[in-house]
Amino acid sequence: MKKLMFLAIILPLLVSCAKYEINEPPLKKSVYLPLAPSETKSHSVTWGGSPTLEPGLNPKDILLFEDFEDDHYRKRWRVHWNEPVGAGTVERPSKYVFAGNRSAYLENKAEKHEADGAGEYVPEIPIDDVAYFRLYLRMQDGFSTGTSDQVKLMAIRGAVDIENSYGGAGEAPGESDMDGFSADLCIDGARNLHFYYYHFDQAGGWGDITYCKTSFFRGATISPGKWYCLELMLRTNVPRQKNGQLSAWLDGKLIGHVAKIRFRNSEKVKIQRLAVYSYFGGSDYEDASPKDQRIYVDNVVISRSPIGCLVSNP
Ligand SMILES: [Ca+2]
Repeated sequence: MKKLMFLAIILPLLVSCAKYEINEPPLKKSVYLPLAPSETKSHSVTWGGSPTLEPGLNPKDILLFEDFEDDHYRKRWRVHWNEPVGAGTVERPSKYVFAGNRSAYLENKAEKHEADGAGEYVPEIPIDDVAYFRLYLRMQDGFSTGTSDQVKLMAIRGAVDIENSYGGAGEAPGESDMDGFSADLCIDGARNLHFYYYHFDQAGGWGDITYCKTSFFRGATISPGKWYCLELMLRTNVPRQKNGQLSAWLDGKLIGHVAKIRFRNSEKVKIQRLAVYSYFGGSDYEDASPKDQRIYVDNVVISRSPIGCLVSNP
């Protein structure tokens, strides 16, 4: 009898625990500004960037969190050749600060393709399976793509070694030569978001383009005048199989998903770099930034699990 009573008490507990563990984390969180003090005090810091973690993030999955609040934030980013993100920072009061007191900016100079402050994060252990990469982004008022039909904003890149993880623009990946990949989230001349990705089965020498959509009929567009929550996910394929995936979310809403991608043939190829940039390019190499202009970024997260947004769109 005692045994039965014990089971009657313990069984529901076991079932509810199991249920809790199986649940997928929701992509969109309902946490509101202002930022609460850190919930990370009881955890040792195992991620790069800011030690004060954004509320709602799961410390065990985070590889990088950066809120640009610290004067010396650049010291805690792991990079290889490149620099941490940010040509400079801007402080409150400013509409160009998303959360906390400070955000960073990338600066496109007139006639240039690359932005000052473009940067990247290099995980200490290359990622074998999946990476989620989120940031808040706001274009400066009057931001213009000029005559360019593609401005690249964020990228996840991989290869066997870090030196070769740049994608290989302009040449189709050979079956035996370079085994690497690159997937970017970009805007076109009308600021429509799209994936631009290099993989083994791409149509030609350049990467493939797949447009993002908020509905069947509507493209996913971003404009100056507000902050956006952008998230890019790359899931590597089983080597040689066509089962890699790309997804993107805009303000917590899924806007694009591409499956059946063969990013790699070798299990040695892993995710090596995660880049934030503002690169003016596209079909005509002459196309560059038409003027000096900025893109502001805040609350950058790299995680092994879905991240979501800090705050709903007001
Ligand atoms: Ca901040």
